[in-house]
Amino acid sequence: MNISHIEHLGIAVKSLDEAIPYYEQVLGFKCYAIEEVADQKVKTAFFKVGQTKIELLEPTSEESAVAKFIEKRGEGIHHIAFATDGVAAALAEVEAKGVRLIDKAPRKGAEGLNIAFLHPKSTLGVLTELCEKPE
Ligand code: CMX
Repeated sequence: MNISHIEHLGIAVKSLDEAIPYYEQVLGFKCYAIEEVADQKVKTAFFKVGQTKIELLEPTSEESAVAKFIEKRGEGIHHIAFATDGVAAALAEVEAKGVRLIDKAPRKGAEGLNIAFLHPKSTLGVLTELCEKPE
């Protein structure tokens, strides 16, 4: 598998309206996109930090994975996303190495990327996302 860089860090927040001013006014980043990902039940806000992005995640429903995360662990770093040159091949490779997959096949995520998650119970406690730009 060829991972080129950290595509983004996902950070769970209760409220984008409350979190965005910290990133803009304290850290000096600019929010360049807000997007709802309906099937994941989250609203996202994106900032660029060099080649990497920060993705804030606000749950839009109590059933959202992010709502469960905040309830159990509080706000904070939720996942790390690595850019690869082929998510489907990367999934097959890590599964063959014994990693438990959350997504058996790539699906569409925020910003139109093809994405898939690996289960944190088999990645040393770090929810891990693999992603690629669609062709
Ligand atoms: N990072 C690390 N560990 C996590 C975690 C996270 N983000 N979320 C849950 N866990 C842990 C739980 O604490 C729990 O551990 P313990 O059993 O030791 O307490 C374990 O994983 C299982 O958790 P659970 O509560 O039983 O299961 P959930 O129903 O909460 O599901 C997970 C957990 C990771 C499978 C689910 O959140 C998931 O499928 N995530 C992938 C999709 C996603 O996160 N979407 C939101 C972002 C979308 C986007 O970026 O656009």
